[in-house]
Amino acid sequence: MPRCIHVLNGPNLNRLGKREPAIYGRTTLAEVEAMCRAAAGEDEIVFRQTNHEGQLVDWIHEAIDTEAAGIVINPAGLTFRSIPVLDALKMVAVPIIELHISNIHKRDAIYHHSLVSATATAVIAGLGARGYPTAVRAMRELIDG
Ligand code: DHK
Repeated sequence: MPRCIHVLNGPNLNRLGKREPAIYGRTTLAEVEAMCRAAAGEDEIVFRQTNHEGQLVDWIHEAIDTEAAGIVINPAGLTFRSIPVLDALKMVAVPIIELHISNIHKRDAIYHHSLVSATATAVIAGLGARGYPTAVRAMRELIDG
């Protein structure tokens, strides 16, 4: 039975490829999506990006309500200040992998404390765009138990 992994992305990630390439690289979000789908094998991927906090919350609820097998989430800037995103993730009963393209701990102090890490099964930061397929592969192993 194929499982469905939701890959959710927060603000400004739609600009990947041309957004601060020295930090985020030149891989586009569409390319990242393709990498995730390739890594998923027979499992299904829901891949989404929004610049709006409430939409991200709604998508987390949808993942819960549709019995997603796992959530890979890059909340982007919402990582550090969004109580609504944190509260939504607290309702998730399946594995969560928090993902950051950059190593947030090597960056400015404003990026050092993630609110959502308290809900994450695992955190990946600093692998660049390849962190996404890595997270999908790791999620598949987590789901396999
Ligand atoms: C992406 C963002 O948009 C930033 O706000 C975070 C994260 C880092 C990333 O590395 O993917 O600070």
